[in-house]
Amino acid sequence: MTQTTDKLSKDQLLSLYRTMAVIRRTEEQLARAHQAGLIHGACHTYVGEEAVATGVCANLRTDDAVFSTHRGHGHALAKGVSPAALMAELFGRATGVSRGRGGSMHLFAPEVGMMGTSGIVGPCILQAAGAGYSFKLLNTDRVGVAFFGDGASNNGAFHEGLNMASIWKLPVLFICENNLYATEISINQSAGNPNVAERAVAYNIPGVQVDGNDVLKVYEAAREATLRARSGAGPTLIECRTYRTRAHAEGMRDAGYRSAEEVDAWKARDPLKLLAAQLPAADVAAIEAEVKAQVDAAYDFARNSPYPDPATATTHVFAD
Ligand SMILES: Cc1ncc(C[n+]2csc(CCOP(=O)(O)OP(=O)(O)O)c2C)c(N)n1
Ligand SMILES: [Mg+2]
Repeated sequence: MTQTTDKLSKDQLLSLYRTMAVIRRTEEQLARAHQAGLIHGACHTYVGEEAVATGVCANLRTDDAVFSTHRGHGHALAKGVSPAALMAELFGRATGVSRGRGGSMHLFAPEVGMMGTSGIVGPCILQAAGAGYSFKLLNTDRVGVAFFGDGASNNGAFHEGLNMASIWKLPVLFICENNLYATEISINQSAGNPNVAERAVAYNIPGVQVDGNDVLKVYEAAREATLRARSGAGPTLIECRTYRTRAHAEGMRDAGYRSAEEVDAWKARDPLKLLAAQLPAADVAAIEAEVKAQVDAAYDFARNSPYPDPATATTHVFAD
């Protein structure tokens, strides 16, 4: 066991594995459901990147606020949304987390601090800075968290959000999920410096690059950043090097821009397998069985849930 592992109890390690398994098995079920025509609209899965949301959210409280992306199912699940409410939402059912009106890229669950997935690349960085600003004004120790991709790090929102958070020492975690591609464009083609963490120097804040497939490394970096934010010392940029092992979105091609060898090399470093290697096999098998039952039940629940009543189309549009 590594030094980092020693700091966590066996129960904590199993809990990290369980969260990653919930994300993986839910995403696999969603991919099958997409192929079966149950999901309307785009569906970007988080397969291969589970360690990032899991390692970060394990440090968060319910009253901390997460702002997410188009690839946000993992963030929602790690922050406390149930697989049943997530699946029902993607199937457009009234029992979904956004009552069937949002779908994959409008998942909102403020009751667990999940402040939304979004189809617009970049603004979550500014929203997290804004949440951090309000948490500071309110004199709380809550933190705002932005998950965003390498593609988003080349958007103007990145500069504005990090600069603002730096000058006002806002309690924010900027989590860059550098999966090396923005759709089909390599970070080496789109960034003058592909090491996103190094950009922190420009804002005079800490920037760290971690192995985003090692949940313990992510957990440790996020722990330090969260303690720093809660203590009033300001934001941190964490670049998690990871990889999506499915296509950019379900139904899209996954060839012509990356090699099969590259995909296989990352699959060999699967985040679930890396953690499982440090755990008793029987415990891992028990968690997998438990998660399979949970995801199967979620799928049945979602499929059997009603669509929203058309008569309620204008409900939830305005605040009461
Ligand atoms: C402002 C904006 N520009 C462009 C797009 C089109 N778009 C959707 S996903 C995507 C790639 C995003 O890449 P990255 O941020 O690395 O996230 P990943 O898909 O790799 O998780 C782009 C350009 C968009 N949705 N919003
Ligand atoms: Mg990317």
